[in-house]
Amino acid sequence: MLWDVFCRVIDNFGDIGVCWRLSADLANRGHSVRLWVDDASALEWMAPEPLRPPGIQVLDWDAKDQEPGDIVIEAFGCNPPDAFVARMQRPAPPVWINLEYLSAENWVERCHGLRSPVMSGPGAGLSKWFFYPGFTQATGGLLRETDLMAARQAWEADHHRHRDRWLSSMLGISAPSPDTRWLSLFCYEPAPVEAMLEALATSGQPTLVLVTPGFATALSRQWQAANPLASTLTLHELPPLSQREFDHLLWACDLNMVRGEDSAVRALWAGQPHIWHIYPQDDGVHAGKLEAFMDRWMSGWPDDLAADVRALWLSWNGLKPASTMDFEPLSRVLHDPRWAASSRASRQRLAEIPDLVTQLCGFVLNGR
Ligand code: TRH
Repeated sequence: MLWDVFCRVIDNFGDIGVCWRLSADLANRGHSVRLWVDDASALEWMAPEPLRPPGIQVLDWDAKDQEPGDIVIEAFGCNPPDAFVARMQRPAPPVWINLEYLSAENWVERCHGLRSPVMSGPGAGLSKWFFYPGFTQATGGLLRETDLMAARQAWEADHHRHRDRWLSSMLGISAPSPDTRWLSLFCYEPAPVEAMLEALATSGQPTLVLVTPGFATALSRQWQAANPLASTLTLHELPPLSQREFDHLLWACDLNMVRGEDSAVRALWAGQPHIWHIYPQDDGVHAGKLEAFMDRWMSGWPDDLAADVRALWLSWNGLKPASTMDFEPLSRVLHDPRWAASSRASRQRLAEIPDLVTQLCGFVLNGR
């Protein structure tokens, strides 16, 4: 089948990140994909040519004279170009899917799979179908490539050897002492990075922090400039990694700080302890989304562990009444093996839900 995936890059890397993973997953399952995007620049590092599966064509948003394929995916309500939509008017129009943002809130189950007739414009008379990713059986599930969990398990079976090798081959640095804890840092600007680094530095345990480009690098540089002699904390600035190597980063680290949508999902599949910086929205609705996700992810965890991890997540997101980051819970849970064990248990629950591409194909072929 031929899929047309439309992506507008609003800000950051999440829109293109999700659309690329979706396109690559479809292509790896034998589909042909045209990815229409208004700014493909991030793909140069996120999905460099040698890592691109055959079967995906990246097209400029305004590319002309292309007949629509069998399925049109409009990511995040991005409104495909009028001329393209007009061409969808044919006796057997393509299936038109609006792929929505990810949320753990209950209403997602009610809206997933709904049809919306298009009343005006070049698509008048056609219908769009709302497809919601999610965390329950009654949603569209999460992107999870067919070989992902097996690859992750192979890494986990020999974790230390894999991560040491990854560090030297990818970043050209040798493995730190075995008692070193590894952290990855990917966040938005308001994250209390300096307070966090301060707490890690004073904990006494050697710590390697792998810092992604952008806000995380800027914030950690500020801290380092003010603390040039902090000896137990090593900050290593990363180049932009391909999505595949970004996954490996999350597999390698004992604690992952992730953000937005796609990296947050990849942290779930990594199954290591993580803290999520949710995309902050002006109207504050992200607070409810964060609560909904914490409820699902930490369901079944020991009460004391869940309370500590929740407190950390709220602090990291600036959603605790106290404005400063409270690191007391961090010092407790960092050494608590139940955090990793509980994360794995939650991951297992999610892995039992059919993945998004499997569900999408089922929906398009026979599920509507
Ligand atoms: O970049 P983000 O903050 O994207 C956000 C969110 O998706 C948000 O919900 C959306 O509204 C907004 O964009 C427009 O975070 P996210 O979703 O994790 O996307 C980052 C992508 O970048 C993800 O696919 C992983 C990838 N990435 C790499 O491949 N290599 C890297 O080195 C890094 C740091 C990220």
